[in-house]
Amino acid sequence: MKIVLAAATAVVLSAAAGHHVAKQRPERATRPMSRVVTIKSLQFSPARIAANVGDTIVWRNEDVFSHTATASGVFDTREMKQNTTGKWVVKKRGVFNYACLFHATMKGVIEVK
Ligand SMILES: [Cu+2]
Repeated sequence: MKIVLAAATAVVLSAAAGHHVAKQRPERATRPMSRVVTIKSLQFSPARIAANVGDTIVWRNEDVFSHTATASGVFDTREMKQNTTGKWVVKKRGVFNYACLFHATMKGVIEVK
């Protein structure tokens, strides 16, 4: 006779903490991470991303021609040829609109909280 024990799934909710979840998280609570934006067919994907101070935005150009990711006065990856990357380490909060210097229709936004 086969006895199958169903594993009880213990879902531990922080009910005890109730509604006292801190609204203001310390800035350092989030570990810096890399966020990849793929460039393909003349588009940044995702075109809009959220990030935190300390994160690194990495653009990877998968097109056969060159692009940049440029927010004047904030960051500029300079020319990224095919299969190369560009980076920006986020240093401040804000909403940063950027574009490709070679293709004016290519636009993206980084929202830093
Ligand atoms: Cu471009």
